[in-house]
Amino acid sequence: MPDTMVAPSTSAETTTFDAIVIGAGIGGIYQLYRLRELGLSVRVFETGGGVGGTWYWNRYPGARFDSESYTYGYAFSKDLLKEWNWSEHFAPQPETEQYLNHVVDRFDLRRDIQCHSRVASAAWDEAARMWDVVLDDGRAYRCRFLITAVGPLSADTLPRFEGIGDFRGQSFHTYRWPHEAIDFAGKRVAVIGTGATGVQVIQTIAPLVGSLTVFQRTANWCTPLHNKRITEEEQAKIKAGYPAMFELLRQTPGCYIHNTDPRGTFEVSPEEREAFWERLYAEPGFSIWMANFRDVLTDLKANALFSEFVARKIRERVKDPTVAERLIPKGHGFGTRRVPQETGYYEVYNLPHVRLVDTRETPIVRVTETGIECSDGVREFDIIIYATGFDAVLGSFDRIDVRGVGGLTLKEHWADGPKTYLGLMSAGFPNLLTIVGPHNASTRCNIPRCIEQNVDWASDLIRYAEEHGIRRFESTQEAEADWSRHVEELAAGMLYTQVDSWLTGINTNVEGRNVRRVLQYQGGAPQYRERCDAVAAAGYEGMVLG
Ligand code: NA7
Repeated sequence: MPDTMVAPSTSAETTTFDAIVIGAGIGGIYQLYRLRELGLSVRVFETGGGVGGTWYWNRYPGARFDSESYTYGYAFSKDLLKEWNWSEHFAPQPETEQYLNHVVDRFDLRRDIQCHSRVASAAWDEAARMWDVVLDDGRAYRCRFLITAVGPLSADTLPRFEGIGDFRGQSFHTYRWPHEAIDFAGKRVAVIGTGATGVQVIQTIAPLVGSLTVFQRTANWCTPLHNKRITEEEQAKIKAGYPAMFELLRQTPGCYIHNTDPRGTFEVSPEEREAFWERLYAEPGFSIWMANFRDVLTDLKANALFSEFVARKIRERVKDPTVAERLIPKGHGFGTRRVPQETGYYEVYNLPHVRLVDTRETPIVRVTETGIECSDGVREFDIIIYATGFDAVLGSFDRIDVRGVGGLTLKEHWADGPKTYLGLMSAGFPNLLTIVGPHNASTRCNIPRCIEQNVDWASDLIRYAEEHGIRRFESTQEAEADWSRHVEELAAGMLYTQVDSWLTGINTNVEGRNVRRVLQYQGGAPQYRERCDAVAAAGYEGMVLG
């Protein structure tokens, strides 16, 4: 495949396209590239003012990868891999945004991306076999193929606190962080939320602020990131090792460079176990989560023992024993929620100007004009930061009124949990492909790796349709039911399914998100890819093509 392509040109006035892609993040950018390659006319609609999706929006202080940078970039172009140098093992947000802009310009993709364009609705027209897509400003478009690349964490949610709009200081959700620099010097700052985002913000702004109050509802098991700059020597080694590394990433369950240790926790001596865990704690990135003993995420006893190891580390690092106990999760084991990767996070709580408020002990009552009122009184702030997360995976779909055959909405269809075929389609929604949709392997994955698989599969299907004169494809109800059951069964033995978090679709800030759902395919990316490939090889088994 040449790295420069000539594509059908679409002017700003064109309103009918072969394909429309929703979202210009990592998925949407690559999907546009692949559809161009097929010679299709494409328009990408993006809500934001620029490309990058997650890496456009999340510009809060400290936002960075927790996958190794070189494992995260696109793999589809050897030239791109050769020319791009990541500066750190876990690159910060500005660099990733710059990278994605570089990709868009390098492959001349920008002319088909329409920013400031939020898709409000998409309705299937059965007679025409087209999708009618309408933006929130009323502009209307049509297409044959509709591809959502809306991302699993793009529907940000604020707490439903009384008075939240009354605060007269500055306040931001981390996802909607302003483009202008924020002056923290001498400011009294509150951070609500201690997930992966909260942890990154807290450890980054703590040295900059006048005072910092962290509102924690649920403690998380955080482990060290051990980030470093990439030396010239390492850069050369990384580049020379790309083919072998990408081959390895194809084999590991989450497409990380870390692979599960085949041993069971209790199959080794206590000394060997301790030494292994010490080594993992000292290693960079997710190896502690992904390369631990094979039973740490499935066996309660193994999980409890490892959780105790991490608790010990927290006790060693936090001087005040009461604060340390608050920072140690009590209701869930290590790795059953997303593991925040930290750099000096626990030491922040040793600083004299940092306070931790446990909102289960001291609940937030309301936001006032000048601060936050808790059960024990009002705390005054200049800045409130909401690191309160997302209506994960389903929320970004719910925010678009998607109507399939007979006017059925996707929201209704998924009201009792997602129903999909391969996490890429839904019965009753022809010619709609959901990149990184629910029941897909990608939200348990080093996401660009799974995105490339999703996009390649979707593009191959569209090419097949084009080559065979197929104007309409749809999953059968039966295939959808079988896949959905299979996904539920795979998750059944996993400890994370018994814990509230975005991984199980729980969000106290959103009506109705109080029932745990299986949102991800848990069989691992290699098995997922095999299943998708087998469906394609069998002439798109489980689908009606016409
Ligand atoms: P998360 O992981 O969902 O974290 C959100 C945090 O906000 C979490 O600590 C929540 O506590 C807290 N929260 C949410 N609503 C409230 C209210 N109403 N009151 C108090 N505290 C609240 O989102 P992140 O943005 O940190 O991370 C999302 C993913 O992005 C992450 O996993 C990475 O994959 C990248 P809770 O735990 O619900 O008690």
